[in-house]
Amino acid sequence: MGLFKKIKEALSKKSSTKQEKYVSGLDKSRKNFVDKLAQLQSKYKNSNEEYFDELLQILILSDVGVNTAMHIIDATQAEAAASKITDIHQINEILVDKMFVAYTSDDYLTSEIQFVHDLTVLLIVGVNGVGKTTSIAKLCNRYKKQGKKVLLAAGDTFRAGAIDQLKIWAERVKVDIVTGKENSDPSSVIYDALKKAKAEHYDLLICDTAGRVQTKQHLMDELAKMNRIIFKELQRPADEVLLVIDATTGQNGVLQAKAFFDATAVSGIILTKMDSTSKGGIILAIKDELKIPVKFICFGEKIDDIEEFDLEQYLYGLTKGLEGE
Ligand SMILES: Nc1nc2c(ncn2[C@@H]2O[C@H](COP(=O)(O)OP(=O)(O)O)[C@@H](O)[C@H]2O)c(=O)[nH]1
Ligand SMILES: [Mg+2]
Repeated sequence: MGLFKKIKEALSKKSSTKQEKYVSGLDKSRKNFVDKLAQLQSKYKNSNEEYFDELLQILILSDVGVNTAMHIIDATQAEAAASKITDIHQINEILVDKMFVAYTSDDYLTSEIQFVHDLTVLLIVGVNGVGKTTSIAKLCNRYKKQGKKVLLAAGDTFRAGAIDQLKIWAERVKVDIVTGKENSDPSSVIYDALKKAKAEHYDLLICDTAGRVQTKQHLMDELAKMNRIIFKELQRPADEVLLVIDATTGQNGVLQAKAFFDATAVSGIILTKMDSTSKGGIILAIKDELKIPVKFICFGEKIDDIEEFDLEQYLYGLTKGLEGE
């Protein structure tokens, strides 16, 4: 039995809030993807070259990314040929298997933050408006619920209102926050927060940053300074540098990410606004083009709308109902 069948069988039997979130959060993407596959199914009885070309287009239009899409289609076509399969339903299954393999090929699957030190430090980066501050609030809430002592650093000192926005979240979630004055040096806020976190034995420090990218040099300088301060205080780099990408920006988001990679060592992606896009394939493009795992996925603006990335739930949410079930 293929992976896809196994996933479907395992997941369709049990339901959980996590699964419900994936299924409803991927509504738009699924409708787009499954509808297009269904159209293709009614157009072709058996597979042929043209069919695979159209299948490739569907993946590309779902933001899977051209290279990844070609890779997945080649693998699907090769397996179908080797097993002498031309039935479209069966090919759909092979396709989802290959999507799974494309993501898992050279990486580990765990997304959860590891708490191996007394204090774990997360640096959250990304351009303006992608959802950094909202994601930070969601993470705070998540780890506070798990019993962690959480501190926030309001490192976005540039955008008017950014500090207040984080303060409001901190009050709502009931976590402590270190702020500086507007336009003060973000690194000094991070420094104060590190001192406090160490002295008062916090488990987790989450640092917000500004999303200014007027010049790449500026971004690099600012992140380098923060990294230096963190290194000096912890004797190691930040435990995670999480880059926030807005799923609705598609391939642009992938390009933006590359600018950040030149500036700092990014360890994972938080993919936001999955609920607002119909192109859910972006996850596969990120993995393939950026070689960095998606650690968290956000399905809305509310505090609970975050889940650790789970490939099986994602593919299930994206393809549920395929084959008219
Ligand atoms: N639909 C949706 N909106 C989101 C999500 N995450 C953030 N937003 C919205 O995106 C906007 C920008 O978010 P913000 O956290 O301020 O972005 P920042 O500039 O990167 O800090 C806000 O209106 C958020 O409510 C999400 O997962 N889904
Ligand atoms: Mg912000």
